[in-house]
Amino acid sequence: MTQPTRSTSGLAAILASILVLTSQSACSTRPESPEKGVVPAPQTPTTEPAGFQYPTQAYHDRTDNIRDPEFVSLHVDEISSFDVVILGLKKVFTPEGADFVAQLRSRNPDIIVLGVQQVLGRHDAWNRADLRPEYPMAAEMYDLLSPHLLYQMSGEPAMMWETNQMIDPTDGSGDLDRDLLREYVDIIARHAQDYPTAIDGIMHDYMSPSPWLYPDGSVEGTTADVDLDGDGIGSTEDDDDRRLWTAWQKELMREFQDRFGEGFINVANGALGIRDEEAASLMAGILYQHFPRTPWGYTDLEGLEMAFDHAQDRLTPRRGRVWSILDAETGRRAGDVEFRRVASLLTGLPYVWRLGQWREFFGREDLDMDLGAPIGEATRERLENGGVRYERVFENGIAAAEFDEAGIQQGLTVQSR
Ligand SMILES: [Ca+2]
Ligand SMILES: [Ca+2]
Repeated sequence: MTQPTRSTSGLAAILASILVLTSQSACSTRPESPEKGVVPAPQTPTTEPAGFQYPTQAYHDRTDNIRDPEFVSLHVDEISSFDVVILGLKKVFTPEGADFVAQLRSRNPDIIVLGVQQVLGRHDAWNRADLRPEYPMAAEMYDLLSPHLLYQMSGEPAMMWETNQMIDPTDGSGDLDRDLLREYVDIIARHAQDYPTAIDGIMHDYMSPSPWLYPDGSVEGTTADVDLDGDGIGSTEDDDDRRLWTAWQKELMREFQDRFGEGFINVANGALGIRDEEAASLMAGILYQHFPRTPWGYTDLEGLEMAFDHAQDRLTPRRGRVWSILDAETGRRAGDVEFRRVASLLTGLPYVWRLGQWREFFGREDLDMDLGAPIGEATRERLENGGVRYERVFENGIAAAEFDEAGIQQGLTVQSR
């Protein structure tokens, strides 16, 4: 495992060479900067939640529904029956959002709550006059990040999305900006102190192996790229730039783990955890958006095998298990819900039936299915026609998925035995 770029300048480097602490969760020792952890965070429980029902479901709703009294009174009971709940971080760090989570936990002490935070950009909306008082954490984040925005080599803003400008994670001299990193986590730690049971972990949104300009960032007559280490070579040609970009994401996960404790659940979407083994080892789970194909167009089989691979090998379990999630797609294709459901049975990972939308409630998928506990892991069998069959046996039944040679699903089976 290679260590990401870190500052070698001044007092910090001298102290870092002396203060080598052994991390219990990482597979190597690494230096700790003495100024870290200015704001202590509430310690996340380490206990394993009670066993999941199979298939297991996650509730994913980043809207303001959870702060709407009518929505909450109507649906809090059903939402509390999920194993995992994914909500906007800035929303759970409000009195109403934290109260919603408290209501979930009073009904289901084993529920896991992940707060979504976009960790590589600064959203315009965080500064909207009407929203600043509503979401104080987002307003503080806007103010912190505004002097640290990223620009293309042409001078144009480096946009991650239409209203989301990328941040520059460097200190301007080719190193990661560790003060910025610490202050970033300080803000979240401070709000977590105010609402100490609001989250069990963070879903790091927009994680990526390299800066990703939206839509392609080009302005007529310019090259759409960014140069993080300032050597005049853009990130598409420069490993150093990409290393700085991913170092920010990896160090954020390390910092959250250090502050919130070994039970803290770092989950991330995007390609970083899929393609970068070191990043995956810092995660407890990957949110597979648009499962199984993801935005990169995997086949059904590739998507499923990726979920297996990461569940078994690369991630670091927290609280007794990995926390990858088979998330819903935005453009729905016939059969996708059924595929996620069977994939959940095969992998043991929670799936999202439908994404929450403002004032529209998609609760637990109502299933007439009682397979009981799994008996062992899924098996993989090569079929005579060149395809593949996955099967998993449960106390009361069998779940199976078959794929053709091209990796396209050919049949899903859930039957009693
Ligand atoms: Ca460069
Ligand atoms: Ca370089």
